[in-house]
Amino acid sequence: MSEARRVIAGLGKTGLSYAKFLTAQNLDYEVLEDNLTEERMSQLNDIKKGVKVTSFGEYSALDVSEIYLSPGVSKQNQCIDQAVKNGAKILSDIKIFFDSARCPVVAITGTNGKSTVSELVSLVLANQYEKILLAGNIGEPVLDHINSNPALAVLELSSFQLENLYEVSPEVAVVLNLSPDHMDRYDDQESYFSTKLSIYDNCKKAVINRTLSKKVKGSYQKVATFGHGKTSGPGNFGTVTRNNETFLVHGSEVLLKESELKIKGSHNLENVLATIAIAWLLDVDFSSVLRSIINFRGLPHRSEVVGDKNGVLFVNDSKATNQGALLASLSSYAKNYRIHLILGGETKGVSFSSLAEKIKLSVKSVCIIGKNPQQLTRDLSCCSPKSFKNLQDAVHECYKNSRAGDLVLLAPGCASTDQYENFEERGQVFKRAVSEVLS
Ligand code: UMA
Ligand code: ADP
Repeated sequence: MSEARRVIAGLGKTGLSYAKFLTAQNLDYEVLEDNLTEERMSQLNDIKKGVKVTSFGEYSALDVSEIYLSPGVSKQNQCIDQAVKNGAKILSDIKIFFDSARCPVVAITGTNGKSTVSELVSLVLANQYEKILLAGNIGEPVLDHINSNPALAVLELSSFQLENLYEVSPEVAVVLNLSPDHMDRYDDQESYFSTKLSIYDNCKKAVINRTLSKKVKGSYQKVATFGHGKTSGPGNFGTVTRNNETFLVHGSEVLLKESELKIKGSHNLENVLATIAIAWLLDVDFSSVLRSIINFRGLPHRSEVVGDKNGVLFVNDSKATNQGALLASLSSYAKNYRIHLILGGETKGVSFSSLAEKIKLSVKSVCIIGKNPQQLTRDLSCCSPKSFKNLQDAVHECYKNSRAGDLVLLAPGCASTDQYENFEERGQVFKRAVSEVLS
């Protein structure tokens, strides 16, 4: 039998993890990458010397038999598409992980809240499992942990990762929520949503957001639901409000007061309810779960309070990379603050016009950053936005126009990759600009 000719498509974090995985098995491979940096090349050299790296456009893919695909590379990529038509097989790191995992897997997706819930789930279950692996879209390629032998794996999965995942059986699966995103990758909203919903295919237990229950059609060993509002019966997690105080409930049993939580906003209430629902399906002790939830302060770059000066608060929500997240962020603060909103970046093919009136009602001013100022200025014309070359200038301008009770909010509603390496770098730049203002 002739040897498989393998290519790793994309040399980001996932590509490097494929390289380690294949090298460990003494298997040969080539790499496809259009934006090869010295740093990436030297990381690859550290794994294996002499690997051939070619750009996608230059590559003659005719006799490739295995493509180790990175999530950021679309199957529609001409080179990949042609290779598949010629008989190549697509492999995915997540599928390889599932096929070799000997522990239960909690699979978490949704347009927003994935990292927050994945982190929370792994924290609240820490006392119940000897070793928990937290990996996937959260920034930790699963193959880097293929031999770690955890007692439980919590995987954050993006729609890109779900595109190539089939015939796997998560112990628990959840789609936290669905709103438009990644329209530069999908033909329409429905195909993005159905890719997300495929996480439920063959899962043993399902956590279902009650607003999505009509879209989830399978039958499962056990189901839990979550969402705002009253519920009844075991496995249904919701909220009740009495005398201006909101309580998180399981059926009719009160679990927590909203005011006990350190993470704020109605979206985070949903994240907490989803986390508790997952814990319930895994039959774990609730008291330690609730204690850990109360202590959770949230992840950096998600509604992160960076500082305040003269009564003006600065919040870094750089991870708000789509419109659903932007709206969640605005609604967390609009009641109590006059908001100076900084938004913009890679719009991923989505128009902002349907959001314009909502934004106008929530903010005092809008500053636009990033590569699409014309589109955003047009879409948000009713908010009279000003556009800025860089984030630092926008922060200074917002502070100049602020008074006590105002909030300067970075919630871009767009990806960061037009100007920054990732959302973390964008958040750091914001924090540096704020510290200039504060000093
Ligand atoms: N590339 C080309 N040509 C192309 C397309 C891509 O050369 O036509 C190259 C890029 O230059 C890049 C590589 O292919 O070097 C693709 O890498 P990648 O984008 O798949 O990035 P990784 O570093 O492997 O990170 C991926 C996820 N990135 C994406 O899905 C875009 C990371 O999620 C994830 O943390 C990581 O795997 C580990 O699992 C990031 C993300 O932005 C955080 N995810 C999106 C989101 O959350 O909205 C889905
Ligand atoms: P993801 O990993 O899906 O991007 P994160 O937990 O990192 O999600 O949160 C990203 C942003 O999405 C946050 O900064 C917040 O603005 C918003 N967000 C978080 N949870 C939710 C939710 N349940 N519903 C809507 N928006 C949310």
